[in-house]
Amino acid sequence: MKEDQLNNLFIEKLLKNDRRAVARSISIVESNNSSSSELLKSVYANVGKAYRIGITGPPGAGKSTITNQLTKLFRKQNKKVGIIAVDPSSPFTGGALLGDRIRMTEIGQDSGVFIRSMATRGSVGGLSKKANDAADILDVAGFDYIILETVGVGQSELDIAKAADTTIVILVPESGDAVQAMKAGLMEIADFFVVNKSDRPGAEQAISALNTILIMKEHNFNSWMPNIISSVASENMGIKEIADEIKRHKNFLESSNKLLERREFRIKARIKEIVEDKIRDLLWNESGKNSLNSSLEKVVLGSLSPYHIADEIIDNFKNQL
Ligand SMILES: Nc1nc2c(ncn2[C@@H]2O[C@H](COP(=O)(O)OP(=O)(O)OP(=O)(O)O)[C@@H](O)[C@H]2O)c(=O)[nH]1
Ligand SMILES: [Mg+2]
Repeated sequence: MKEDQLNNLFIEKLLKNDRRAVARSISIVESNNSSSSELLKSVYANVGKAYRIGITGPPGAGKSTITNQLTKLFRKQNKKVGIIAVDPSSPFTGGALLGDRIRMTEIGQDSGVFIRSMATRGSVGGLSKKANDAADILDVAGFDYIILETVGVGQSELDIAKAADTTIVILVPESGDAVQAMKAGLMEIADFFVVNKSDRPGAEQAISALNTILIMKEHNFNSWMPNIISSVASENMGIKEIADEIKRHKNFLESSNKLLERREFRIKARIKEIVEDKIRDLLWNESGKNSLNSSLEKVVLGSLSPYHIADEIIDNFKNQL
């Protein structure tokens, strides 16, 4: 079957929320090759109905527990939920978040829930590209909410924010998370904070420290002031408040026309990422690699600098276009 016929078949099945088609389509987009761009192009007309929620925070903060509880709450409202758990620290797909999968078996049995783990370390295309691509598939398949969970290490929180309509940063009372959050740029991406594990000592201090930082920060943030919610996710406490805050933020974005603005901003970043990805692939094709390898000796011996070789490679690349 030709690729476009195959894609049409996928779209039909995706639109019917066929789970196998969803799983297969995500595998295709994960492979990040020409079939994946063709599939994503052909489904795009049906993208845009789902609401995308990013959940990030330090390891073990309770992101999966919150995702799990939120999902149960959304299911009670008869909403379909797609979950993508992105592990930026692992190069292995599938088994990467087995722990989470097991913990989520309860919701994993539900036909209105789809859970997928993705690993991104060392993969072609960044975290936000992968998350965006997979979220597009879930979106087409009719999931009302798409939850993107990622552990905050390095750049990953900022990346997940590039794929979400509402970004939630989960912190815990201990370990001076508030200050860390400020340093890591989380203040810029959080639409609201959750201090989870509020059953532990120090929760109130953590909230007030975070509050102080938030107040001190200048917010030219389109008049949206991030709230702080405390939760004990393992006891299902604070989950309704989290869901309400998501709704409040969604309403804010929609009523102020900011949702479109935010999506435009994200799409711009996404297009840049796709272009850079494709250019990188073209650049390091056989001839790019050859000209790099054949010049190394001259650089090592000192007759040419790395900058000479870089210019040469770029010139060659331009000539090929
Ligand atoms: N005391 C307490 N424990 C909690 C709470 N929420 C979650 N936990 C526990 O904390 C541990 C980590 O929870 P997860 O939900 O897996 O945390 P996570 O942020 O998804 O972890 P990673 O994905 O590994 O970064 C689990 O043993 C949970 O049962 C809470 O509110 N209070
Ligand atoms: Mg987790």
